Amino acid sequence: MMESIVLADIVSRPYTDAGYIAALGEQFAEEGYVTLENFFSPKVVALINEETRALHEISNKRDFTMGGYETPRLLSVAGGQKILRNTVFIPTLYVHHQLKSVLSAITRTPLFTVKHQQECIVANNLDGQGHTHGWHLDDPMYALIAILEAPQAGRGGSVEYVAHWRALCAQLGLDPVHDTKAGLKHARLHGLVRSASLKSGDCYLLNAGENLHRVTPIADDSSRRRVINMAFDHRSDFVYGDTADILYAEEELTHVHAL
Ligand SMILES: O=C(O)CCC(=O)C(=O)O
Ligand SMILES: [Fe+2]
Repeated sequence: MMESIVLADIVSRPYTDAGYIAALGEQFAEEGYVTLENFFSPKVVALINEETRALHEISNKRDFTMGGYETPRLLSVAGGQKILRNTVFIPTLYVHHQLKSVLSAITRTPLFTVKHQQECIVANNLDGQGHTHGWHLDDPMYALIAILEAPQAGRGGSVEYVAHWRALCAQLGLDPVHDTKAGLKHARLHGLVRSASLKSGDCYLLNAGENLHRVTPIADDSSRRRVINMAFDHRSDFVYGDTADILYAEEELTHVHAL
């Protein structure tokens, strides 16, 4: 039987150090992004690995253009509903007291888990050449992404983001969803597109409601990327858009929305 993690530490050593967390908080406040190397303890990583491998087997392929952003989704997904029905460890981790307290300390705001059946936790797989999760914002404000498998550096699958995207769009008179192309052109021109190469075992925390972000296309068929994304918010309750339902709902719905 699986040993309970309810009373155990789930993060590795440096993440229980107040000084270390304060420095990460500094960086997060500036960038809306921070890499968390070796964030979870090795035992936790092993258990997430096991469950995300099983989720991969039952995930759904997606190949469409997300309306509004008009950016590609070519990946294989399991949404919150599927994860809650088919896994035990990941949902326990999601509601663990230490996860919430460490992330709240970095974001400097009390956080809630997200009460949306698809968007609370999602698992995304990029399974070969051209697979990508195109530019978008998330509805929940904060995303903790754990990388379980990643291509070697230079083989695609890196994270790109534009910090303070909504503020930038407001300044330029652009709509943050519908004017993605024009906003990105400006961002590239001014060196505002940042890139992060992450390796398996790393996590990153993103202000996903404010920073436009994407995962770049995988370069070849022998490279893969497997992640889970756990969503948090400083609002206990809010109204969601429909992009998560479009991407993560089971087959019947996607046919309606796929372009
Ligand atoms: O795979 C990633 O690193 C990002 C995932 C993401 O943006 C999302 O699930 O909304
Ligand atoms: Fe996202």
